[in-house]
Amino acid sequence: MGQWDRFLAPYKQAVDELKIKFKGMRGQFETENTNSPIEFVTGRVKPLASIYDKTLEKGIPFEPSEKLAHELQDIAGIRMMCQFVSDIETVVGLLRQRNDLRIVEEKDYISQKKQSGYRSYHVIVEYPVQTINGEQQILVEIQIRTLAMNFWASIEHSLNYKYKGVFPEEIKLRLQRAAEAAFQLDAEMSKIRDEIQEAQAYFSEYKESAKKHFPTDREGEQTNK
Ligand code: 0O2
Ligand code: 0O2
Repeated sequence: MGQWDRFLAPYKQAVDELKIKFKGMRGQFETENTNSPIEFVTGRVKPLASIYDKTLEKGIPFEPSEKLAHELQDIAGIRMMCQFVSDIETVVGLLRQRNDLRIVEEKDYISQKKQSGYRSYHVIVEYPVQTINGEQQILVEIQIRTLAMNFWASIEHSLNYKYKGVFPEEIKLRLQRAAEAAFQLDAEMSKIRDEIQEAQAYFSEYKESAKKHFPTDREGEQTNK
């Protein structure tokens, strides 16, 4: 086994374990018949080529080391996609109360979007991986975002690759506008959800009071069925 394989093995283990745990959270909501704040979960270990690019950017040696493990916080990466912006807060709350990981840092790129237009909530955690040589603390970057934020980020990321990180000004501007449009879409979907919930609450209240005021009529209706 090469030295990189040995170095990256606990990162792979952390990603695999956390993916199972977070997908499990989604399952638990389903079992309780509650809407899950998590739509789906993905994960990856940063490819060596991307690790290499990051070391060049940061001016650190490209070799498996403590320094690399400390400086590159996203060698292990998990992404959790949510339907609504408010679900992101719920998911972060769920992370804060877990005792199998320790939150090291939170980066709110939702209220403080990036220059590019990028929005997402990042939580850097320390996660203990059990290995045959004992426990090893692994840094994991968890990105939590809505489906619309993910849609924008995925496409921008692949376009960025094509332009090698340097977008022409006009394209930059259009991408920023597209990010705003995605955020507006999130806001509109939340509003629609709220209005539907309000209407549902109104009708159940109405049904309850109708039952109270016209009990015999309702019973009659049922027996006629
Ligand atoms: P299911 O039953 O399809 O939901 P894996 O190792 O295969 O478990 P990995 O490597 O993270 O997971 O795979 P990937 O391709 O990154 O996708 C992870 C999960 O997210 C897969 O579901 C995909 O179906 C799901 N996924 C990816 N994109 C979307 C999307 O746009 N919308 C929705 N709803 N789901 C998506 P699972 O976990 O295999 O199970
Ligand atoms: P990948 O694996 O290709 O996604 P760092 O750059 O990590 O030293 P920084 O700047 O504090 O330090 O990191 P940040 O911005 O908190 O997190 C970096 C990750 O966030 C990126 O990883 C992307 O996944 C995502 N990201 C940040 N800004 C943008 C953006 O403008 N567009 C898109 N599409 N994603 C963004 P990498 O390094 O790109 O790796």
